[in-house]
Amino acid sequence: MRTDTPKTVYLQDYKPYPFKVTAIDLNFDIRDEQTTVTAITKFSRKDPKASQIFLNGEDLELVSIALNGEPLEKFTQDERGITFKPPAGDEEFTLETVTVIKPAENTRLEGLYRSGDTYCTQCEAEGFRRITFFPDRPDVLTVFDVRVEADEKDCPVLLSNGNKISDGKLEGGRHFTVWHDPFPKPCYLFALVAGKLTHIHDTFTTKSGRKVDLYIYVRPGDEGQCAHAMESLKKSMKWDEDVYGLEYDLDLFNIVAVSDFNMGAMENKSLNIFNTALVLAHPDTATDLDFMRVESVVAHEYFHNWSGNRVTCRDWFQLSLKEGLTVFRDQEFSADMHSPDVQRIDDVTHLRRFQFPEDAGPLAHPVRPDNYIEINNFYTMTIYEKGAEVIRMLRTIIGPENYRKGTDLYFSRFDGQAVTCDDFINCMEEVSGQDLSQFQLWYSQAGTPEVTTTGKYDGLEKTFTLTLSQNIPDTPGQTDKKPMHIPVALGLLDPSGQEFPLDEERNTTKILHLREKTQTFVFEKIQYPPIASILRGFSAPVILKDDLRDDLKPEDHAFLMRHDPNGFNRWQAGQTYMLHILDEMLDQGEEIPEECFRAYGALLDDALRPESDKALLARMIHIPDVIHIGLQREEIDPAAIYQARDDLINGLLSAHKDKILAIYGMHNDDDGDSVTAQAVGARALKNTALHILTNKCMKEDVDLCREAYKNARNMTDRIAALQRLTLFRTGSCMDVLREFYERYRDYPLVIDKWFAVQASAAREDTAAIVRQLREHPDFSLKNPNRVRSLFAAFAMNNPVCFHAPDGQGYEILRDAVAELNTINPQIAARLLTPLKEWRRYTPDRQALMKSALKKILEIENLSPDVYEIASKSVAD
Ligand code: 0A1
Ligand code: ZN
Repeated sequence: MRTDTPKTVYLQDYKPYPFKVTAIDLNFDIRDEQTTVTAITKFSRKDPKASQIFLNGEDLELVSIALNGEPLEKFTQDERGITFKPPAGDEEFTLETVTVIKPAENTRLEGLYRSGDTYCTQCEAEGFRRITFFPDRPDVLTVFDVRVEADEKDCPVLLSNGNKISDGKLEGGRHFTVWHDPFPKPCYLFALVAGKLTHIHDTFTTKSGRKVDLYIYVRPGDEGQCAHAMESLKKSMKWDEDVYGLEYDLDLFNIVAVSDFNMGAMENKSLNIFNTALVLAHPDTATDLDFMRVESVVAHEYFHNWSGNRVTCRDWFQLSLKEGLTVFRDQEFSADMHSPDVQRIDDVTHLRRFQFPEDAGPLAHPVRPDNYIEINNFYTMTIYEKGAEVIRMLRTIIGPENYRKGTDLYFSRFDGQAVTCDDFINCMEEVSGQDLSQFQLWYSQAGTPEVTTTGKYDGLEKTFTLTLSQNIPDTPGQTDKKPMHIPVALGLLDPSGQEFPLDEERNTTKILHLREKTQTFVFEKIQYPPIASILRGFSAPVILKDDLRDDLKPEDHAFLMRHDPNGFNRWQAGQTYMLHILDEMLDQGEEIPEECFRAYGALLDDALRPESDKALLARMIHIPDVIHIGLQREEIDPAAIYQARDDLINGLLSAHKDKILAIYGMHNDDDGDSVTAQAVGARALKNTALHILTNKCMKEDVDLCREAYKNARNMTDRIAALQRLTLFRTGSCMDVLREFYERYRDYPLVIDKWFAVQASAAREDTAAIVRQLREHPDFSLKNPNRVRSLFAAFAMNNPVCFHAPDGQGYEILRDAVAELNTINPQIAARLLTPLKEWRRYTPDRQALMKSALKKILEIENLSPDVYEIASKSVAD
């Protein structure tokens, strides 16, 4: 148990760094047992009164330290870093330190570490302090010169940021490269890679004619899985020029893929380092979803070159300045590359599933938090996903032209600077002339606003009056919140499905600006009682309180699901409708209403039309999953939800088996390995049909899935069939699991899927299987992907088993966190995510979850990472 409380950092304590760091010259001497880092850092004074200088440095062995060439005698060192007295006066001074680090022993994967045979770095947020002594904060921007030396045989590839200036051979089989990055950068963007890697190469010519060399470095043997990432990179570079006018600024852009990585990828200047899971993609080993993710993460990291690197954050409280903006940019990129409606559906589903619970839970925090214990815990859904929604709303409010003027101004005014979220908003205010002060509450108030709507039609006056009210729930440390500026996109449909024009220009979607607690909007010349399509395209990250919508009845949702011209809202209406039915089944023991069979049948008819949008229809015929259903329940009982969902699927299946079979058959002979939008959409539809078709787990279902597995010509189909087979109890299904393992044992990313499929299966014995898999020779707590594939898959994707009433699931997670606490505290803290929401579950589960959290707080040497999440989760 911790006896001390780790220190909290507050936004209000921000003070500029009193010195400028004009340049750093780094030398890395990489050897098997240790790496010696020599840093020559040039400082100049900004604050004439500063009497001390502090440099971060953690877990470093200090070999020597010299100031202006003289050994430094007087300095103090503690576990956070060193403090010394700088020379008086304005003269530049130079500090030279020599430190020793041990990358092979670094299991935290922060700073310099080894992934397999490759040395690589991860410095965001505070990893550079594990490499050398330096002011490790984003507002200190420095020009980096880096020399890397290592054994040529072990590490033929030596990379760092910027341009390669020279290289050469040395005695004893050693060699070196020297790098210069002309753009001053914070140290969190520093990167180094040394290892035995192979690469693919391509080029991109920017709009002003600069030819950029593009390289993707991977483990030898993986080069055949890089083409998609390379194409994605070129598309991103072009898109950023076309849509934001932003061009790449160096002659070289490198991506390196490593197997051990805490997150998805990292935007280090010109040397992006990626988790292999987000680079490698081949139809034989990656699903369509993997392909999409690779494309969007490659884009995300590339877009950071401007939103994050050229213009960076003043402090870590401003993290969403770069992350929210960059997520919004990558979402829009993906929408442009594929289908905007489907992209929006997937983004909103993700937001609701992961960010909404965070915003309603014990760790709710604003998009710009004002305190933290461990910054790594604040790479959250709120910073990233809600942050992106905030940018989207801004664009909706000021309009796309002003938004583009605003980003132009932001990137030119703040180029080379470390700035704040306010600076960004001020640019938007300046170009649009709009007062955004109320809008800024989105940055400071946590919690998902709830919006209730009431509509009244006046048949005599031919007016429709819509009243909107907002309520922002209390969150830890925040009560009595002010009304926010919420853009609500609205359309009105007549009974034939035609839209009413809503303004002079006859636009059929109108943005309502909800700014008060309650506000009324009147629409004239509405000839018939309209059906309102509210929050089109999910124009704001809010919860529409549907149960209070006396203007909308379940039949209206069914109507909108067929007729709303807004694709997103068509999908939304279907989901709302099905969630409503599931609620009635759970609370009232209701039967499935006739209207539901009819509406679902109509959807299936749509899906059967050859020209239909398959990707959209796959999402529309999908019955909300257990987690999704749970999100809207007062009290979550996963087992009961599972049962109701099962009944609904079986009911719909019995009524429409022929149609579902026809949908399945229609796409069952598609191109094996094409990843065109058409093929991807068709596969999504086919596999959704397979899922529904085999829901009753009959003998014929097993045969169908075995057939599907056998005939699969790509990983998407193979894994879809395997997921179903894993649920069935027969020995022959287990043979398939074994066959899968043997076939892919040399592909770690596919073996991750093998672990995840088993951990996610809703079977009675899954907890026992997870325990067995923990002991599997291929399992390792040191590899974050593997940890996620077993424990996160179990705890996050398998609500029925994880929340089994005997508490086994919570015990498994608690034991994993205890073990990981010292190996990799960042990953340990993240694994706690599903326990944070304990207050949402049935009383028996609440008690067990809370007790698991309390036991975690008793772990010896508890890391600040885990302490912060566990202690805040149980706080009253
Ligand atoms: N900036 C990266 C995400 C990232 C953050 C922290 C990391 O290690 C602790 C690694 C990556 C991004 O947004 O892509
Ligand atoms: Zn990012």
